[in-house]
Amino acid sequence: MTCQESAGRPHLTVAVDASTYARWTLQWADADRPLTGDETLYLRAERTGTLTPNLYLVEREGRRVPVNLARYGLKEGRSEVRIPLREFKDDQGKTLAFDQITGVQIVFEWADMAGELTLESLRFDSVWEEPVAPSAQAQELAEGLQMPEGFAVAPVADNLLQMTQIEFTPEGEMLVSLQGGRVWWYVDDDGDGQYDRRRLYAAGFTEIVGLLYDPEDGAVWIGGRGQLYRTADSDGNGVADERSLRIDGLPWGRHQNNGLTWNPDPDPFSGEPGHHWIYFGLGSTDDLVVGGELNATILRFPRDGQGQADLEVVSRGVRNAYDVVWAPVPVDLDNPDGETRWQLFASENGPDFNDAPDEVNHIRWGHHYGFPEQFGPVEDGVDGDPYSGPVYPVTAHASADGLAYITNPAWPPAYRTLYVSLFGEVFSPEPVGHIVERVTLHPETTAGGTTYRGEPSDFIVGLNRPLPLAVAPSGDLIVGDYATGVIYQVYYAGE
Ligand SMILES: [Ca+2]
Ligand SMILES: [Ca+2]
Ligand SMILES: [Ca+2]
Repeated sequence: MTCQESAGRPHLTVAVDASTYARWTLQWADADRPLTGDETLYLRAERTGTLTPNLYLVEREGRRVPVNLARYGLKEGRSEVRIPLREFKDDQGKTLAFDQITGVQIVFEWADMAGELTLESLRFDSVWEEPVAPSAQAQELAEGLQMPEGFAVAPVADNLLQMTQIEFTPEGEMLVSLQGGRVWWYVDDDGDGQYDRRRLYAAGFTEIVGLLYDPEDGAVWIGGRGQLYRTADSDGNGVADERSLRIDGLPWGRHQNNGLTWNPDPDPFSGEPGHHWIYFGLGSTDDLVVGGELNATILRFPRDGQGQADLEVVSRGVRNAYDVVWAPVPVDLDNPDGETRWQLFASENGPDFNDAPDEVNHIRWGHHYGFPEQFGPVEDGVDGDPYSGPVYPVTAHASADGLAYITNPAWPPAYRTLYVSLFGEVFSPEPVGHIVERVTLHPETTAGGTTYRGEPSDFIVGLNRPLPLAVAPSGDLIVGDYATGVIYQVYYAGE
């Protein structure tokens, strides 16, 4: 390797083979302002040839952790590469002591490679922000979707592969979690309803499947892998700089703790005022094995809670509730404009290796929804003794996941109801799901009280892997496609 500098830019000419390495090092004395870990490393470089180097961050005492630059977008020609510091993790998943970082290395190692690399810019940004606009490809995907007469769809955002949850602030800003551990925050600067830029709010979580914005204090709750974090942006730059681990060590395996929602005010089960409780499902640890006392349940956790001891079990026998939603269901379902009562619904993924159905359940306090003893509908009249039946049995292996309840007065009354995303088969060879279903509810009087049964119908067809559902500030349905990374808004355009 040779390194020549021109106009302050290191220019590396490298040829190594599988038995050796070449290393470029940049080192600095203790910084006035040490790194915190919330920064994003920015590298602009120009590359020729076959160079696929690793970039290491190096602590003062020499401990270092790499990422592969190609994985972050270093390619032939000019590239801009951005790497959140919390995504530098060692084999055990441990991050660095960020305030001890005093060096960067670019290492060409243990592979045949040759070429040139010019380092044009290398810095640490406290905020990673970029302009956004849905691509032509997202528009094309939207045009391929089919919905009932009168409905239309538009792409809201894209470039969100493996998205897991979508949240909105009361001001209409949008938060999106990616399974790989990032949370993006979308902002509409000019108020025209189109997002203009997005900011990386948080990164480095091992897996995110639960996301919840707190309208009272602006905190963002992030869940997955048996953990629940409360994060906050205390210095107002739009990037999380506080993270407190509120729940740790929930038993998880095949499934984990999933989608989060606040109680309606006051809490319909226990009456506390304000948004005091966070509701979520914790799945079973295995296909047909519950796991621990807290698995295969719907749980709730107080916003000031600290640790598992503050959890309350709402209901049991739900194999894996990917999402829960509080829905203002009309007391008289034939009169959607009349009085409403809050009802809790949860999706449920059925077994992978038998053909019992997935489910959508109407969650009542203390009820048992059957898993792993009983699957699918129960005989009407004995509901709740001992098991309660689903709103409807969902096609086996379709993976009932995201939930949203639409009340938008601009939608025809029959469409102001519950919606479920069906991600589609994972272990079963037969294609099922890949749609969003509308569920028509009707009340059912049972031994366990009044509950709901429902009939599904196709609402959005043509999706790849629909997963998160949400309600837009406009009241329209939002659906995120995990496999294409596109978020769509479905609205009623009229007859
Ligand atoms: Ca805008
Ligand atoms: Ca901040
Ligand atoms: Ca059940």
